[in-house]
Amino acid sequence: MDDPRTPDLHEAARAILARNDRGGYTVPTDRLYPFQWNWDSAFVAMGFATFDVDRAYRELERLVEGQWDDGMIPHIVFHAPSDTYFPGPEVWGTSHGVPTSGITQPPVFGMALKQIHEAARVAGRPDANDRTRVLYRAALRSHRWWLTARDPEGLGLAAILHPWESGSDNSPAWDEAMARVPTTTTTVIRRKDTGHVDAAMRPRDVDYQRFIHLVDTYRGCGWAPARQWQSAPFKIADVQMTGILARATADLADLAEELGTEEEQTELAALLQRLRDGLARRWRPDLGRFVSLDLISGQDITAPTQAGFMPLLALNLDAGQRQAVAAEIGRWCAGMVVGLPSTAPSSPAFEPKRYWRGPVWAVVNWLIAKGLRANGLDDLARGLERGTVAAIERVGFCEYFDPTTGEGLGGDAFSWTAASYLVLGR
Ligand code: 2M8
Repeated sequence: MDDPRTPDLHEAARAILARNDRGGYTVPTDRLYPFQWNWDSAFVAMGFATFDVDRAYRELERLVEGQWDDGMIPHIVFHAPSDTYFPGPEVWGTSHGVPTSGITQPPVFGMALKQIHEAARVAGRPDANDRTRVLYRAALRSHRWWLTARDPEGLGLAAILHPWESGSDNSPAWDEAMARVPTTTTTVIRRKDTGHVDAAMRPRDVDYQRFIHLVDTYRGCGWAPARQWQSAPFKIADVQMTGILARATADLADLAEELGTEEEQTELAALLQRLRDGLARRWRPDLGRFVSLDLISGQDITAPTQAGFMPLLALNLDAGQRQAVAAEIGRWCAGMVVGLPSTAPSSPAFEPKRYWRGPVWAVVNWLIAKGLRANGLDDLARGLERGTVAAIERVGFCEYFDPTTGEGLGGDAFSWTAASYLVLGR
C-alpha cells in the first residue's frame, strides 16, 4: 500500500511511467532520451512490478526485441524514430531488425526478472512461469555473451569498450583512459542534449568527440566482438559492471532452479564463482573500496567513484572490509545534503552538478543500498534509501541531484527516478 504521508507522490511516480510509456516500453524522459534504454528499462520494470506485473513483463519483453543473435542486449533500442537525440540509428549503422545501438549497458535485467517473477507469483498469475522462462533464456544468452565477448581472457571481470556501456558516461574513472582516445571522428557531431538541459550539467564537447570516435571505430569493425576487442582504444574491466553482472547471475541461478535445466544451474554457478573471484581480487584495503582495471595500461583505476562499492551486490565482505566500506561511505556523505555522491567530494575531479562526476543518482543508491544490506550494513542502507526518497520528495523526479544542495538536475519527469521512488519509498 502507499505510504499514507505521501500518496500523491506515489501517484505522481506512476503517472510519470504512464506518460513516458511509448507502447509497452518506457523512455527515460521525453525528448532528451526518446528511445528505450537497457538498464533504465530494468529499473522501470521493477517499478512497474510494484503495481502492474503485466506491464513489468512487457518492459523486458520489448527490450529483448532488440537482442542480437550473439546474445548482446543493446544499450538503446530505437523502436520509433525521433530527431531529438544524437547519436541516432544512422550513426550506429547496426544491422538488427529493430534498429539498435551497437554497445550494451549494465545487465540489471536478470535482477529485474527475478523481482518480477516473485511479484507475479505473489499475485498468483498463471502465466508467470511461461513469461519468466522466455525472458530467463534471453538473459542467459546475454550472460554467455558477456563471458565470451567481454572476458575472453578469463579474468572474471566484465570489460566495457565504451563509457556509455558503464552507464556512468563521463565518470572521472574514465578520464585517463579517455585521454588516450583520439578526438577525430568520421561522423559529424550534432549534439541535441545541450538543447534540452544546461550544458554545464552535461559532458563536454571533447567528451563527445571521443565517445563518437569509439562508435566510428567499432562500426568500422562491423560490430564483431572479437574485432572490437582487438581494436578497442578504450578497454576497462569495470567493477560496477562486474558487480551487477554477478548479482544478476546469482538471481538467474535462483530462477534456474525453478525454470532451467541442471546444466544451466551448473553453468550459472560456475560463472558466478568466476565473477566473484575476479571481483575479490580488485579489493584495495587502503582505499576501502574495489577498483577497476585499465586493460590497455594495465593500471588500477583509483578515481573514487560509486563503482567501487557495486561489488557488494555479489560478495560477502569480511568484517574488516565491511568496516572500511562503511567508513569510506561515511566520509563521502559527510556534510552533503544528499548522499551518495557519484564521485568523492574530496576528489579534485568532483563536480556536484556535472552528470556522472558528482551528482547523486537514485538508481545508484538503490543498488548500493541493496549491496550494503546483503552485507549486514542495514543502517547505512536505510540511510541511503531514506535520503533518496526524501530528496525526491523535496525537489521531484529529476534525473539526478546536486549532493551539496539537494537541487534537482538534468531531465525532469524521469522514469528511473519514479521507479526508484516506487521501490524505495514503499
Ligand atoms: C545517460 O546516457 C546516455 C547515453 O547512453 C546519454 O547521455 O546520451 C546515462 O545516464 C545512462 O546511464 C542512462 O542509461 C541514459 C538514459 O537515462 O542516459
